[in-house]
Amino acid sequence: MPRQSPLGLYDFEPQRKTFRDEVLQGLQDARKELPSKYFYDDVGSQLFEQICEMDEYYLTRTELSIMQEQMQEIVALLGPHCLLIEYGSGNSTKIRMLLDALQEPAGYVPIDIAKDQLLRSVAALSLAYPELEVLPVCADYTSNFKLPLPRKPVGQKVAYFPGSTIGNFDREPAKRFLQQIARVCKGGGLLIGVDLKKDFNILHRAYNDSQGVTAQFNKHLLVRMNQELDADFQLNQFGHYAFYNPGQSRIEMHLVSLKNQTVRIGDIDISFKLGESIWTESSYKYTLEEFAQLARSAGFTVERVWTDARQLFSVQYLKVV
Ligand code: AVI
Repeated sequence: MPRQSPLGLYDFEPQRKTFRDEVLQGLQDARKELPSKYFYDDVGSQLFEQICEMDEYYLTRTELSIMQEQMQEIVALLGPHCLLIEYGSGNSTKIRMLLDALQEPAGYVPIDIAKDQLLRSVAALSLAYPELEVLPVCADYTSNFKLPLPRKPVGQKVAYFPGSTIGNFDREPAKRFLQQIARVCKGGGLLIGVDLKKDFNILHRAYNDSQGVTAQFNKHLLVRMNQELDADFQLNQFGHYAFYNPGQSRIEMHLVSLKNQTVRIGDIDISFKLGESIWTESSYKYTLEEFAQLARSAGFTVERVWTDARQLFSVQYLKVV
Protein backbone atom coordinates (compact mmCIF):
# COMPACT_ATOMS: atom_id res chain seq x y z
CA MET A 1 0.00 0.00 0.00
CA PRO A 2 1.31 3.47 -0.82
CA ARG A 3 1.59 6.04 1.94
CA GLN A 4 -0.81 8.96 1.52
CA SER A 5 0.70 12.28 2.53
CA PRO A 6 -0.16 15.99 2.18
CA LEU A 7 -1.24 17.12 -1.29
CA GLY A 8 -2.72 13.65 -1.80
CA LEU A 9 0.60 12.08 -2.77
CA TYR A 10 0.53 8.34 -3.40
CA ASP A 11 4.00 7.47 -2.11
CA PHE A 12 5.42 4.08 -3.05
CA GLU A 13 8.82 5.11 -1.56
CA PRO A 14 10.77 4.08 -4.66
CA GLN A 15 14.31 4.85 -3.49
CA ARG A 16 14.12 3.70 0.11
CA LYS A 17 15.45 0.16 -0.01
CA THR A 18 16.81 -0.32 -3.47
CA PHE A 19 19.65 2.23 -3.86
CA ARG A 20 22.22 0.43 -1.72
CA ASP A 21 21.33 -3.00 -3.12
CA GLU A 22 21.48 -1.90 -6.72
CA VAL A 23 24.73 0.02 -6.21
CA LEU A 24 26.49 -2.91 -4.60
CA GLN A 25 25.23 -5.29 -7.23
CA GLY A 26 26.14 -2.95 -10.09
CA LEU A 27 29.65 -2.20 -8.83
CA GLN A 28 30.52 -5.79 -8.01
CA ASP A 29 29.73 -7.02 -11.52
CA ALA A 30 32.59 -7.66 -13.96
CA ARG A 31 31.27 -4.72 -16.01
CA LYS A 32 30.49 -1.96 -13.52
CA GLU A 33 27.14 -0.32 -14.11
CA LEU A 34 24.61 1.84 -12.23
CA PRO A 35 20.93 2.40 -13.10
CA SER A 36 20.45 5.90 -14.50
CA LYS A 37 17.23 6.40 -12.50
CA TYR A 38 19.43 7.22 -9.49
CA PHE A 39 20.50 10.49 -11.08
CA TYR A 40 17.12 11.88 -10.18
CA ASP A 41 17.04 12.88 -6.56
CA ASP A 42 16.27 16.51 -5.87
CA VAL A 43 19.72 17.88 -6.80
CA GLY A 44 20.09 15.54 -9.77
CA SER A 45 16.70 16.60 -11.10
CA GLN A 46 17.75 20.23 -10.84
CA LEU A 47 21.00 19.51 -12.67
CA PHE A 48 18.98 17.82 -15.40
CA GLU A 49 16.75 20.91 -15.68
CA GLN A 50 19.92 22.96 -16.14
CA ILE A 51 21.05 20.60 -18.93
CA CYS A 52 17.69 21.08 -20.65
CA GLU A 53 18.31 24.82 -20.83
CA MET A 54 21.73 24.61 -22.43
CA ASP A 55 22.34 25.54 -26.06
CA GLU A 56 24.09 22.27 -26.85
CA TYR A 57 21.21 20.17 -25.51
CA TYR A 58 18.89 20.62 -28.50
CA LEU A 59 16.36 17.99 -27.32
CA THR A 60 14.18 20.02 -24.94
CA ARG A 61 13.79 23.19 -26.94
CA THR A 62 13.22 21.26 -30.18
CA GLU A 63 10.53 19.13 -28.56
CA LEU A 64 8.85 22.19 -27.07
CA SER A 65 8.82 23.99 -30.40
CA ILE A 66 7.29 20.95 -32.14
CA MET A 67 4.61 20.75 -29.45
CA GLN A 68 3.87 24.45 -29.72
CA GLU A 69 3.50 24.28 -33.48
CA GLN A 70 1.32 21.19 -33.47
CA MET A 71 -0.76 21.84 -30.37
CA GLN A 72 -4.10 22.14 -32.17
CA GLU A 73 -3.75 18.74 -33.76
CA ILE A 74 -2.44 17.20 -30.54
CA VAL A 75 -5.44 18.49 -28.60
CA ALA A 76 -7.84 17.10 -31.21
CA LEU A 77 -6.21 13.66 -30.95
CA LEU A 78 -6.33 13.60 -27.14
CA GLY A 79 -9.97 14.71 -27.13
CA PRO A 80 -12.06 16.18 -24.31
CA HIS A 81 -11.97 14.89 -20.70
CA CYS A 82 -8.78 12.90 -21.13
CA LEU A 83 -6.85 11.65 -18.12
CA LEU A 84 -3.23 12.66 -18.60
CA ILE A 85 -0.65 10.36 -17.02
CA GLU A 86 2.89 11.70 -17.11
CA TYR A 87 5.74 9.24 -16.63
CA GLY A 88 8.72 11.09 -15.10
CA SER A 89 7.01 14.44 -14.64
CA GLY A 90 10.08 16.30 -13.30
CA ASN A 91 9.18 19.95 -12.75
CA SER A 92 6.05 19.59 -14.90
CA THR A 93 6.92 22.46 -17.27
CA LYS A 94 6.00 20.68 -20.48
CA ILE A 95 2.63 19.57 -19.18
CA ARG A 96 1.52 23.17 -18.73
CA MET A 97 1.55 23.63 -22.46
CA LEU A 98 -0.86 20.71 -22.80
CA LEU A 99 -3.00 21.70 -19.84
CA ASP A 100 -3.39 25.20 -21.26
CA ALA A 101 -4.73 23.80 -24.51
CA LEU A 102 -6.68 20.64 -23.58
CA GLN A 103 -10.47 20.59 -23.39
CA GLU A 104 -11.45 20.02 -19.75
CA PRO A 105 -9.00 17.27 -18.82
CA ALA A 106 -10.50 14.78 -16.34
CA GLY A 107 -7.31 14.82 -14.28
CA TYR A 108 -3.54 14.76 -14.28
CA VAL A 109 -1.41 11.98 -12.76
CA PRO A 110 2.26 13.02 -12.51
CA ILE A 111 4.54 10.10 -11.66
CA ASP A 112 8.09 10.75 -10.50
CA ILE A 113 10.80 9.14 -8.44
CA ALA A 114 11.98 12.47 -6.88
CA LYS A 115 9.49 13.23 -4.12
CA ASP A 116 10.40 16.79 -3.14
CA GLN A 117 10.38 18.05 -6.69
CA LEU A 118 7.09 16.25 -7.32
CA LEU A 119 5.47 17.90 -4.30
CA ARG A 120 6.77 21.33 -5.29
CA SER A 121 5.51 21.04 -8.83
CA VAL A 122 2.12 19.72 -7.71
CA ALA A 123 1.71 22.64 -5.31
CA ALA A 124 2.50 25.08 -8.12
CA LEU A 125 0.20 23.31 -10.59
CA SER A 126 -2.70 23.23 -8.16
CA LEU A 127 -2.41 27.00 -7.78
CA ALA A 128 -2.21 27.57 -11.53
CA TYR A 129 -5.02 25.10 -12.40
CA PRO A 130 -7.45 25.15 -9.46
CA GLU A 131 -10.10 23.22 -11.41
CA LEU A 132 -7.77 20.37 -12.27
CA GLU A 133 -7.66 17.22 -10.16
CA VAL A 134 -3.98 16.37 -9.68
CA LEU A 135 -3.15 12.87 -8.41
CA PRO A 136 0.61 12.70 -7.81
CA VAL A 137 2.36 9.34 -7.55
CA CYS A 138 5.89 8.98 -6.18
CA ALA A 139 7.16 5.72 -7.70
CA ASP A 140 9.69 4.15 -10.00
CA TYR A 141 7.42 4.33 -13.01
CA THR A 142 8.64 1.03 -14.42
CA SER A 143 7.38 -0.77 -11.33
CA ASN A 144 3.87 -2.15 -10.92
CA PHE A 145 1.69 0.27 -9.02
CA LYS A 146 -1.99 1.02 -8.99
CA LEU A 147 -2.94 4.18 -10.82
CA PRO A 148 -5.23 6.57 -8.90
CA LEU A 149 -8.36 7.64 -10.77
CA PRO A 150 -10.02 11.05 -10.77
CA ARG A 151 -13.56 11.78 -9.63
CA LYS A 152 -14.65 13.12 -13.04
CA PRO A 153 -15.54 10.72 -15.87
CA VAL A 154 -12.61 9.97 -18.16
CA GLY A 155 -12.75 10.34 -21.97
CA GLN A 156 -9.60 8.39 -22.71
CA LYS A 157 -6.38 7.70 -20.82
CA VAL A 158 -3.36 9.24 -22.47
CA ALA A 159 0.18 8.73 -21.25
CA TYR A 160 2.69 11.51 -21.77
CA PHE A 161 6.35 10.50 -21.92
CA PRO A 162 8.37 13.42 -23.27
CA GLY A 163 12.07 14.21 -23.49
CA SER A 164 13.10 10.98 -25.25
CA THR A 165 13.41 9.28 -21.88
CA ILE A 166 12.41 6.13 -23.76
CA GLY A 167 15.98 6.39 -25.13
CA ASN A 168 17.32 5.61 -21.66
CA PHE A 169 15.92 2.06 -21.89
CA ASP A 170 17.63 -0.84 -23.64
CA ARG A 171 15.52 -2.44 -26.36
CA GLU A 172 13.78 -5.19 -24.39
CA PRO A 173 13.03 -3.07 -21.30
CA ALA A 174 11.78 -0.32 -23.68
CA LYS A 175 9.36 -2.78 -25.21
CA ARG A 176 8.22 -4.03 -21.80
CA PHE A 177 7.70 -0.49 -20.54
CA LEU A 178 5.68 0.49 -23.63
CA GLN A 179 3.60 -2.67 -23.16
CA GLN A 180 2.95 -1.61 -19.58
CA ILE A 181 1.74 1.81 -20.80
CA ALA A 182 -0.47 0.11 -23.41
CA ARG A 183 -2.12 -1.90 -20.63
CA VAL A 184 -2.66 1.18 -18.44
CA CYS A 185 -4.01 3.25 -21.34
CA LYS A 186 -6.22 0.63 -22.98
CA GLY A 187 -8.50 2.36 -25.49
CA GLY A 188 -6.31 5.49 -25.35
CA GLY A 189 -2.84 6.45 -26.44
CA LEU A 190 0.66 7.69 -25.74
CA LEU A 191 2.16 11.06 -26.60
CA ILE A 192 5.90 10.52 -26.66
CA GLY A 193 9.09 12.41 -27.51
CA VAL A 194 11.70 10.40 -29.40
CA ASP A 195 15.17 11.65 -30.27
CA LEU A 196 16.35 10.84 -33.79
CA LYS A 197 19.62 9.64 -35.30
CA LYS A 198 21.69 12.49 -36.60
CA ASP A 199 25.20 13.88 -37.17
CA PHE A 200 27.40 12.42 -34.42
CA ASN A 201 28.94 15.82 -33.71
CA ILE A 202 25.60 17.29 -32.68
CA LEU A 203 25.06 14.32 -30.37
CA HIS A 204 28.56 14.56 -28.96
CA ARG A 205 28.14 18.23 -28.08
CA ALA A 206 24.76 17.59 -26.42
CA TYR A 207 26.33 15.15 -23.94
CA ASN A 208 29.65 17.00 -23.50
CA ASP A 209 28.53 20.56 -22.86
CA SER A 210 31.10 23.31 -22.55
CA GLN A 211 29.98 24.35 -19.05
CA GLY A 212 30.47 20.86 -17.65
CA VAL A 213 26.90 20.53 -16.33
CA THR A 214 26.47 17.05 -17.86
CA ALA A 215 29.74 16.02 -16.20
CA GLN A 216 28.42 17.30 -12.87
CA PHE A 217 25.12 15.46 -13.45
CA ASN A 218 27.06 12.25 -14.15
CA LYS A 219 29.25 12.67 -11.07
CA HIS A 220 26.18 13.33 -8.96
CA LEU A 221 25.87 9.56 -8.67
CA LEU A 222 29.20 9.55 -6.82
CA VAL A 223 28.00 12.38 -4.58
CA ARG A 224 24.83 10.44 -3.73
CA MET A 225 26.79 7.30 -2.87
CA ASN A 226 29.09 9.36 -0.62
CA GLN A 227 26.18 11.04 1.14
CA GLU A 228 23.70 8.21 1.38
CA LEU A 229 25.78 5.04 1.43
CA ASP A 230 28.77 6.22 3.42
CA ALA A 231 31.09 5.87 0.41
CA ASP A 232 34.38 7.71 -0.14
CA PHE A 233 34.55 8.38 -3.88
CA GLN A 234 36.96 11.20 -4.74
CA LEU A 235 35.15 13.17 -7.41
CA ASN A 236 38.33 14.38 -9.10
CA GLN A 237 39.57 10.80 -9.54
CA PHE A 238 36.75 9.95 -11.96
CA GLY A 239 36.19 11.49 -15.39
CA HIS A 240 32.96 12.10 -17.31
CA TYR A 241 33.10 10.25 -20.62
CA ALA A 242 30.18 10.30 -23.10
CA PHE A 243 30.35 9.15 -26.72
CA TYR A 244 28.08 7.94 -29.50
CA ASN A 245 28.33 4.22 -30.24
CA PRO A 246 27.04 4.02 -33.84
CA GLY A 247 26.89 0.20 -33.89
CA GLN A 248 24.44 0.28 -30.97
CA SER A 249 22.76 3.59 -31.91
CA ARG A 250 23.29 5.03 -28.45
CA ILE A 251 25.13 7.63 -26.46
CA GLU A 252 26.95 5.88 -23.65
CA MET A 253 27.79 7.82 -20.54
CA HIS A 254 30.51 6.55 -18.22
CA LEU A 255 32.52 7.57 -15.17
CA VAL A 256 36.11 6.52 -15.81
CA SER A 257 38.58 5.86 -13.03
CA LEU A 258 41.63 8.10 -13.45
CA LYS A 259 43.91 5.81 -11.42
CA ASN A 260 44.12 2.41 -9.77
CA GLN A 261 42.08 2.92 -6.62
CA THR A 262 39.93 1.28 -3.99
CA VAL A 263 36.71 2.91 -2.86
CA ARG A 264 34.77 2.04 0.26
CA ILE A 265 31.00 1.83 0.27
CA GLY A 266 30.03 1.34 3.90
CA ASP A 267 32.14 -1.66 4.87
CA ILE A 268 32.63 -2.98 1.32
CA ASP A 269 35.73 -2.33 -0.79
CA ILE A 270 35.40 -1.84 -4.55
CA SER A 271 38.58 -1.65 -6.63
CA PHE A 272 38.99 0.21 -9.88
CA LYS A 273 41.80 -0.12 -12.39
CA LEU A 274 43.07 2.95 -14.19
CA GLY A 275 40.68 3.47 -17.15
CA GLU A 276 37.98 1.17 -15.80
CA SER A 277 34.53 2.67 -16.10
CA ILE A 278 31.13 2.69 -14.43
CA TRP A 279 28.50 2.74 -17.16
CA THR A 280 25.91 5.20 -15.90
CA GLU A 281 23.52 5.77 -18.80
CA SER A 282 22.58 4.83 -22.36
CA SER A 283 20.60 7.16 -24.56
CA TYR A 284 19.36 5.40 -27.69
CA LYS A 285 18.63 7.30 -30.87
CA TYR A 286 16.09 6.03 -33.42
CA THR A 287 15.07 6.39 -37.04
CA LEU A 288 11.32 6.87 -37.42
CA GLU A 289 11.02 3.37 -38.88
CA GLU A 290 12.99 1.77 -36.03
CA PHE A 291 10.78 3.44 -33.46
CA ALA A 292 7.58 2.49 -35.33
CA GLN A 293 8.72 -1.13 -35.21
CA LEU A 294 9.33 -0.92 -31.47
CA ALA A 295 5.92 0.71 -30.93
CA ARG A 296 4.17 -1.96 -33.00
CA SER A 297 5.92 -4.74 -31.11
CA ALA A 298 4.55 -3.26 -27.86
CA GLY A 299 0.93 -3.04 -28.99
CA PHE A 300 0.67 0.46 -30.48
CA THR A 301 0.07 1.90 -33.92
CA VAL A 302 1.76 5.13 -34.88
CA GLU A 303 -1.08 7.55 -35.47
CA ARG A 304 0.91 10.72 -36.09
CA VAL A 305 4.55 11.84 -36.16
CA TRP A 306 5.71 15.46 -36.04
CA THR A 307 9.33 16.54 -36.45
CA ASP A 308 11.23 19.80 -36.65
CA ALA A 309 12.54 21.07 -39.99
CA ARG A 310 16.01 19.61 -39.34
CA GLN A 311 14.59 16.23 -38.27
CA LEU A 312 16.49 16.36 -34.99
CA PHE A 313 13.62 15.20 -32.80
CA SER A 314 10.13 13.74 -33.10
CA VAL A 315 6.92 13.95 -31.12
CA GLN A 316 4.62 11.01 -31.83
CA TYR A 317 1.09 10.02 -30.98
CA LEU A 318 0.66 6.28 -30.64
CA LYS A 319 -2.71 4.56 -30.27
CA VAL A 320 -3.16 1.41 -28.26
CA VAL A 321 -4.22 -1.31 -30.71
C1 AVI B 1 16.38 12.06 -19.43
N1 AVI B 1 17.13 11.68 -20.61
C2 AVI B 1 16.26 11.63 -21.81
C3 AVI B 1 18.36 12.46 -20.85
C4 AVI B 1 19.06 11.95 -22.14
O1 AVI B 1 19.33 12.79 -22.98
O2 AVI B 1 19.28 10.76 -22.26
C5 AVI B 1 19.32 12.36 -19.67
C6 AVI B 1 20.64 13.03 -19.93
N2 AVI B 1 21.80 12.48 -19.78
C7 AVI B 1 22.75 13.31 -20.09
N3 AVI B 1 22.20 14.44 -20.50
C8 AVI B 1 20.86 14.29 -20.37
